[in-house]
Amino acid sequence: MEQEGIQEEYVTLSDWYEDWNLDVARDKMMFPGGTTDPHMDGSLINGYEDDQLEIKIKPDTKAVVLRLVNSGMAGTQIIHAEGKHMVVIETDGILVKPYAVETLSLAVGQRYTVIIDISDDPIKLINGCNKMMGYITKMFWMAKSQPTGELRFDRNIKDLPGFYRGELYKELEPLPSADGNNIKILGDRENNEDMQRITLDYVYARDDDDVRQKYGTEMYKVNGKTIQDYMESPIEVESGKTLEIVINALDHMRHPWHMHGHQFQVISLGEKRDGTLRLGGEDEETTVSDAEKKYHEDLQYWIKSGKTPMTRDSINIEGGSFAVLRIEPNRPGDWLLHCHVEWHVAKGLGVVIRELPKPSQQSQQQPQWQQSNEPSSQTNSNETMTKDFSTSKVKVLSIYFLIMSILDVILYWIII
Ligand SMILES: [Cu+2]
Repeated sequence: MEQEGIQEEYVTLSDWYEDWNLDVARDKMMFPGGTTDPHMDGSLINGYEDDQLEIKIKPDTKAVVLRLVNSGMAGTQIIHAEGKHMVVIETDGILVKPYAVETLSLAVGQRYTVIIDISDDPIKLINGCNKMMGYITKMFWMAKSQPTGELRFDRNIKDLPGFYRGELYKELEPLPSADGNNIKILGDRENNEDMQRITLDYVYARDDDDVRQKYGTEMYKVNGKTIQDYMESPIEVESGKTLEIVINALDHMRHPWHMHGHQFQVISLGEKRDGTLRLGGEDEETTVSDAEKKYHEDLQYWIKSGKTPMTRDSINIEGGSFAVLRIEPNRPGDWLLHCHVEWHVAKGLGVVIRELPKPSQQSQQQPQWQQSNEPSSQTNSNETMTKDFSTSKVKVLSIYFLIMSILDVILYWIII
């Protein structure tokens, strides 16, 4: 971003472990009684473990555009610029109406762009990386000249002004479309018959002997299956029909859910007290649950206000609670929807959603995976699609592993 008085900076925030990921998984997790959340050894800012980092700001800079990424394995990241507001203008690649916050919380995988006025110098930034108990706290400067103040923060991260670990799903509103109108809520009203819905309940299966036998450890299950199971038998949905995804956290932990290939609208999001959400006669109870009440209120809010729900690809979902997301399935193929804590994916937490091509697409054109493998074939039976898809999946995975192996070798030689 080359503009007078504006300086663009990238800040990656992550948790850190002394051992390699696979060793951590093997030594701490993947055996009977193994943990779901291995101990963090530290946190990194732009790949560095040291506190007291400094981002140099050019003298004529008026504002810094900060690209924030939680690139970590597990920890939610908190960021605060002391005495300043951060103006959020982007969430996971979606431009939003500017919204000022004092403290920002980033789930694993989330990206934000914020603008910080830099008329004061230097600016002290405070970062907290959430671990099981408390936060790993770090500070860094953004400074035009040599900073002279003391880089100290003796309070608790939770005491930062504006500290909020939930999602600002009503505040961070995407910019209107090119014609100036707000983008409507997908699927619009409730019980829209053009809409399809899946409900995903996830829980950590502690006492499941079959799982322990199959995987050698306890696993997370979504509707009774692990992500490894879903690789074999994905959840099938139709293309071209709004998909409402209800995610219910039956465990007590906060998990950052991430969807591949799509940005979802966040229609409703529960907090701990709200419990899980049952819709459309799923529950025999006659009383309306707190979750259901919240969902209906949120739906009415979007319809009446005409506002656009926060749109992104990653959100934190609080334990013992729920989220309702909507997407427009318009990219036939297999897409992962999973917890972005890498330890939890290894432990099975996620699903594969298969977007089937529209019937008209099936007869007129072949899906992408078929085109790439059999350009002249006109067959489109499900069996052929599955076979061809598997072939291309194997190719993609082989190339991926080849690249990762080469990278590992390079990294190994650099480090040794
Ligand atoms: Cu998780």
